[in-house]
Amino acid sequence: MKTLKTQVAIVGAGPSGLLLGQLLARQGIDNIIVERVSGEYVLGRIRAGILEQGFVDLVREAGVAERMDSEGEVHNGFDIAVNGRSFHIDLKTLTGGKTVLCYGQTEITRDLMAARAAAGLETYYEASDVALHDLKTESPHLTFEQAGEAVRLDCDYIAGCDGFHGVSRRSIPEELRTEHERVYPFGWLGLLADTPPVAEELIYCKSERGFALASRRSSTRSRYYLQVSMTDDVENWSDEAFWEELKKRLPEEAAERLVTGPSLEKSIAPLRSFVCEPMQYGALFLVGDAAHIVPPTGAKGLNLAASDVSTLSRILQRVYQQNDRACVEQYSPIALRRVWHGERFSWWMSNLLHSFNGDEINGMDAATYNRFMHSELDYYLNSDEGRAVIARQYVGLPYEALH
Ligand code: RFL
Ligand code: PHB
Repeated sequence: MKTLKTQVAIVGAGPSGLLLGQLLARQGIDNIIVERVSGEYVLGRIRAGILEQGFVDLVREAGVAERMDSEGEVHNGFDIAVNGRSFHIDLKTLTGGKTVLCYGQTEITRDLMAARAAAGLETYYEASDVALHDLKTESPHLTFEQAGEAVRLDCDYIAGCDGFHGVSRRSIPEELRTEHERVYPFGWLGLLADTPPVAEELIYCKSERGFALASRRSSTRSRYYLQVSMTDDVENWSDEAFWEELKKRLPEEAAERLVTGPSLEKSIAPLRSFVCEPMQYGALFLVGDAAHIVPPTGAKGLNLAASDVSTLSRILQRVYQQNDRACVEQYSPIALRRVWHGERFSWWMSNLLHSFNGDEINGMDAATYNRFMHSELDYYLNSDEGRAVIARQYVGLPYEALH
């Protein structure tokens, strides 16, 4: 068996693993990433598009911000349309100057991969049977197989950045973790197209026919989503059917501007709220989707991953620079406090903006629940204070300092 050694072993080369690896390397902390699939496969996943200021600052700190800063679009606000009537959430005014950046997760991932390769940092792609061992001992390690060879990776710490379906979370004994979960009765059907977007800012649309989101990646690339039943299948949706339905859910003036075209990508993502507590066990830290999932309605998934990465990189810096090993205990409580705020906001926005049908929800029939949510949304959208509550959480709550 081939044996490797590093300070921090990172499982997963998604945005969490790559960003953490880059920040650690800049602090002189040695790390190796082990990823189940190929780099091209990782780049084929089309996901988030909205970055909070905290995320942007972290990418700058990692020294990988050049393309993000030149190609990303600053968004000062977005619209929420309710049955065709638009309300503007002016992020900048309502938050005292804060904004978000529209720049795709795929592009951040591409930039981080290139920076990692340029710095000569080690990544083992297409590694199978990754397993975590001896997490509560002085000799934690990973084992995996790559290119037909068995490998053992010895380390001080392991960062589990391997997403919701990864192995890291499951390596914490079941009796020592609590999992909180809400699966929504619908999913989002997403479509990416090289067409000019309908608007310069995002439009979140609540309609009788269900939710829709008009997002974008650039002035020539659109990203749209439709609420569909959780049992729906992407095979049921031709591009024409998608555009047809989107037109019906957008406000009229946006529908008139809609430019359609062939899809570059089309897929259905289920909607889920999920938190695993605690986020640390011995030498293992769970980071990003490995520990928590939010429905995409609040644009928080990737941004919560970034705050975990920020907290963990500051903790590991203190461990190695000040020999303060006790500070690892701070990771889970600090990370979870921010995670629960993001979870609550995403759950709330999802309830406000989607149509529920069929099953009973919160002890009432879906039609009654929809009325309550419609009224709550109406209340928030029609006051500056209400819109400010939405705006402050959308731009992202502050990161907590170490104690
Ligand atoms: P990722 O991106 O899932 O990366 C995890 C990486 O770990 C690898 N892996 C393993 N590696 C080694 N051994 C194993 N056993 C492994 N198992 C898995 C995987 O191959 C992968 O490369 O998690 P990370 O880095 O924490 O990043 C989190 C974000 O990707 C995620 O929060 C967001 O993309 C969530 N999300 C969205 N967030 C938004 O803010 N806005 C969105 O529009 C949005 N759309 C989405 C999304 C998530 C989706 N998923 C998870 C299905 C759309 C989708 C479809
Ligand atoms: C996206 O552009 O993919 C996107 C933007 C905002 C969201 C969700 C997804 O809330």
